[in-house]
Amino acid sequence: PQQSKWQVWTEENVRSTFHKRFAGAHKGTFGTGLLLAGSDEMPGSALLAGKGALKSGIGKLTIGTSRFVSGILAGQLPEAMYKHDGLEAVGEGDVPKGIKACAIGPGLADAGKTDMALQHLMNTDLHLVIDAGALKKRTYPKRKGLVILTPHPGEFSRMTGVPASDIQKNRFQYALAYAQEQNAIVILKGRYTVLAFPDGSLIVNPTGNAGLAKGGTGDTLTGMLLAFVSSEKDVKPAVANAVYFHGASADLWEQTNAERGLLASDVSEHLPLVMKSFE
Ligand code: B4P
Ligand code: MG
Repeated sequence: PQQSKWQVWTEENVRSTFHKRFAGAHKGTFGTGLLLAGSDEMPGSALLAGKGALKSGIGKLTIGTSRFVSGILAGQLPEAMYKHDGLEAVGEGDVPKGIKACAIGPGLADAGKTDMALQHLMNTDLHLVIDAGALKKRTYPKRKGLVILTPHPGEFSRMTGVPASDIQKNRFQYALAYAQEQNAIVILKGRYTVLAFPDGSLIVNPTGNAGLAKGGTGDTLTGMLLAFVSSEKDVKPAVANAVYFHGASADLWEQTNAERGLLASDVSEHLPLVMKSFE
């Protein structure tokens, strides 16, 4: 990409774009999000993403998952609402009303049902965060709502057919080309996560550490992105700040703990303290 078009997202960028809630706010101010995540063998992904969303300030959260998973989650995440068999319901065209954004993918194992749900979601104006089990080779139609794709290099390889090792050598170029081709925001994860936008701009995130190299941390980020796009108006800083805070939370943990001991749920637990230093 052209030199002038990429930037590192700095502490200063966060400070100038992230604001304290205004005193007269109510939950409707911060949007309702739908999270389609979790399956019987991966229930935790829905919990981690849900926690990431709630700790990031989403107004209301509905988690669409299996009855088995909602039974596990309800006691641990009582702040959320639950839509039983939510993936199937959306796949039949039953998209809940009054929501602003939907995140789909963490812990989803059924590719057919996931595709059906995505087809219906594409026909709405909702902002979509597409991750994990919902990422594959496909084309995205031009639509009003945002399409935000959050692959790690393995998933990006599955989406593009390019070997992960080649992607890692040219992260900027591959992310940007895909973002422009598909009119989507591509968040290519890893050390120095790259955010590529359809307008040709690129942001590089400086935060995070190898403590994040553990199952579940990506699910937390998906929930955080759902919250930030549901509650913020300005898209670019919303997604950049979500990625920044995700890494900054791991960095805060690392000041007093060994990286290897970091859990994805610790990332969410530390978020309020990290965000406090930017208010
Ligand atoms: P999956 O088994 O699909 O992993 P997952 O369920 O998606 O895990 P999770 O959701 O927790 O983490 P994610 O990566 O989404 O795939 C794992 C396989 O994919 C690996 O076995 C590998 O083969 C391949 N793969 C994954 N990452 C790769 C990479 N960087 N290079 C080559 N192959 C890779 O999200 C993790 C989060 O932690 C992201 O936000 C990421 O930016 C952050 N993170 C991870 N390591 C970091 C580091 N060293 N520094 C800063 N941030 C880091
Ligand atoms: Mg993941």
